[in-house]
Amino acid sequence: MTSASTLPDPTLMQSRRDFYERIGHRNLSPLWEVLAALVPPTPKSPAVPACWQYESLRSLVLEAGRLISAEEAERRVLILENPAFRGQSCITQSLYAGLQLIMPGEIAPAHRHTQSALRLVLEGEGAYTAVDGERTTMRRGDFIITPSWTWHDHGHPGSGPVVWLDGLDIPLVRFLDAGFADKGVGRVQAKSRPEGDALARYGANMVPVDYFPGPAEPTRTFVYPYERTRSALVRIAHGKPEPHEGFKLRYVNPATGRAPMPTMGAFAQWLPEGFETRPYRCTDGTVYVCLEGCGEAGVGDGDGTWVFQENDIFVVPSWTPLQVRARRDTLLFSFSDRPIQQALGLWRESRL
Ligand code: 1HN
Repeated sequence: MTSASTLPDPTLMQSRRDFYERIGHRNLSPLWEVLAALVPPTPKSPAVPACWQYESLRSLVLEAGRLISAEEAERRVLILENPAFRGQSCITQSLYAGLQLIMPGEIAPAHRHTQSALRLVLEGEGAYTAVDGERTTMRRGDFIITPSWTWHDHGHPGSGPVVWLDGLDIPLVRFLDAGFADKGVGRVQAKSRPEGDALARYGANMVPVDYFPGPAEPTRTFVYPYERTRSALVRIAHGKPEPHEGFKLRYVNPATGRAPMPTMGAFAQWLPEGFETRPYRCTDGTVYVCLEGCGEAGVGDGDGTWVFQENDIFVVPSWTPLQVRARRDTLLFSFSDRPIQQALGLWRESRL
């Protein structure tokens, strides 16, 4: 007795190929040829791990500053593309990242879009981002958000270049075909509130008495000053660090305890000098930035190790083990699509 599954029968194989060819003309295809790839037993991200050293990026970003103005570019950004997704403007399947430069006297005009954005200030001081009528002066390490459909523009009345990392959910919104954008009537938004208003109103462990945000509402505290983040981490960094992540906190909407925006989560962690994390993996492909210190990051199953220092950026794809060793006291910022995965019940982690 022969069985098609054990002995390939050349006639049957040819009949199948003919069949696939015929049904192909009707835009049909057989599931059984692709089933295993469609539902893999564990995630197999097509993204690859990658690391960008700030030292080498910096001169290129400044060179872009001599080639095009912020206003002509609208946003003068060098996109960090995952090497596996060249030409697609993504750093992971769901996230975009780029380095943005603004020079003294420049403005990046007001616009809004359904894509949510986050920023992490890497260098310089004195530029501002305005979100829905309120400005915030950028300082290194500040984490600033522009939730979906909020008006935003940037300007720089100070001196010296200012560079920050942008993270957006562009690939996700593109996947969902839910992108809208709008240009402001003026290049710069009118100031409707003094600087610091939102942080005082929504971010001082209090909120306005009649404010009851819905579960998916982004936070109105659109800036998380570095000084606060750093001092919180330093204060909790006593005793034994958690073996897989050291001392790690997530940024929240203080009014709900949820992520600052529904599509992107952000984190900050402190790794004491000499500490080495145990290998850890999770389903959210994550972008890391070293804000302080230096160390080594081992990714994959011995696929490679990067030495990182201040402002270096690296991406760890979904379900890829990461192990970090801190050569000095080290502060890592990171962001990912974790809130979406958690809202959909998809998120998983494994502590190895
Ligand atoms: C955007 O609005 C900014 O506002 C930065 O700074 C990068 C990339 C694509 C689409 C919109 C910004 C962006 C962006």
